[in-house]
Amino acid sequence: MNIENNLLLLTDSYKVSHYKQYQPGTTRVFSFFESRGGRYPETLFFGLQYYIKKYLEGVVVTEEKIQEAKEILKNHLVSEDIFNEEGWRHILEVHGGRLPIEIRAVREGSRVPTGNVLLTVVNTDPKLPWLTNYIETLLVEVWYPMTVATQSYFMKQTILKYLEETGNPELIEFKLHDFGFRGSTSVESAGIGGLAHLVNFKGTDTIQALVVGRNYYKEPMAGFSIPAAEHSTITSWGKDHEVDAYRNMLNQYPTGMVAVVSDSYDIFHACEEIWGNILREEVLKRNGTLIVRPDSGDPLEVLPKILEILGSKFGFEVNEKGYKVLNPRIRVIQGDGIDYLSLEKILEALKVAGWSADNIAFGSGGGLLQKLDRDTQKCAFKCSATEVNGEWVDAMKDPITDHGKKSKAGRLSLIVKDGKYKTVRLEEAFTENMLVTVFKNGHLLVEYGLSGIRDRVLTA
Ligand code: 20M
Repeated sequence: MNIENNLLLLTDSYKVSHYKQYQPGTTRVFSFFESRGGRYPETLFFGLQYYIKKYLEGVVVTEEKIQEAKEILKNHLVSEDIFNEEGWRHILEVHGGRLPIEIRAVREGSRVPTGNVLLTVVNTDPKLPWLTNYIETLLVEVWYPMTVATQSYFMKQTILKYLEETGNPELIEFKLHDFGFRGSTSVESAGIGGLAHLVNFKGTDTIQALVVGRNYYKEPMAGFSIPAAEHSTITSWGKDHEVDAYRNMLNQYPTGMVAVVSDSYDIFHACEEIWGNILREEVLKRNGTLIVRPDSGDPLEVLPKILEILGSKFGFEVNEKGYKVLNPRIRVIQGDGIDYLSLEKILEALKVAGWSADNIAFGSGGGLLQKLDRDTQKCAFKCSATEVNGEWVDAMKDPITDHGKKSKAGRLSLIVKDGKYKTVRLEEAFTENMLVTVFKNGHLLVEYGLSGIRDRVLTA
């Protein structure tokens, strides 16, 4: 039978060889994870609990896993005697297969300026100093949910700015919908990335994110969606029956919100003639909102144009901020080409044309879950101290070829000083350490729920 999630193999090959490389007398390795800067000035920490619960909690070392790792690594690492069988067997026999590791981390949902420690790791058994950095590879994967949450947070701030200037900021929760499932690199990425977006918003089509929310963040229902057409359900009626395809949408979903992609042939004709004339009465008498979706062309040109058409056909009001808001029976969604840069350009173009941000929602796929990497927030994990012969000594790198890569030294903690986060040495931390022990010796010590994380993002 295949073994699932063999922790011994969830690492880079070279790390398998590292246990022989620390200075003799080394009993502890203390390492930390930080975001060293990047696209956004602060980082929204999210996702660690998923990795702990899925890969680190409980008994993670078994005889079968040792045997599997031995078999794979003996042929993979092309030198004799590389695999640390004795070390892993020690974890199995002395610790019952639970990891003698302590992980401290900033609370999930905290927003921390870049350049600060977010997470620290140290081994709790002096016989196993190599274990700390063995799990680096796995732990650093937290860069992904953390960066998605951060980017989605800053996209939210952009939308909020325009809602405040031109409309109703209370609409924010559903203004950026996750369309990213199909563009994700895996179901696992879609689940954790999708849930990271839902830290900031409530709209998603990535159902896997709901599964991750239920299984790892105590959230029964993390996000919501509505019925909508895709091109196949419209074009299957044939070009001459576009109007029948649209009418069918109104009939099949007689109340509530329904979205209809309307660019299969001619988006302007669809808005003017089909929605605006032929089906106008049916749209107006429907108890709900029709959401028209363009899906091609330059949104900076298409959106103002279709808003003008829909405004002239269905009417609009001018709100107290002086911006036009369409008849509530009709709205627009833009789900093509949305990322953190285009979002602002589109909202600005609509504002310039006199349209409130209330009229529009955005869908984003690749721009939300894929157009980012570990360098977006410059995520790194480094050793900053080791205990050698009973004494803690600093460990840090400071390459002459790039002093920007100089790392922090000592056992680090995160404090709040004058209302700001600050990374200091443990010896200098006279106020509360904001890094909470979340994992120790195989046990998850604190369990966060999505609703508490959402609250923290809004307050902290
Ligand atoms: C339609 C419209 C919005 C969100 C979601 C849908 C339906 N799902 C879709 N999924 C897709 C996936 C991939 N590509 C395209 C699509 S789609 O565009 O065809 N639709 S929305 O963001 O416009 N919005 C409508 C209003 C709604 C929230 C979601 N309300 C909730 C309370 C108040 C507004």
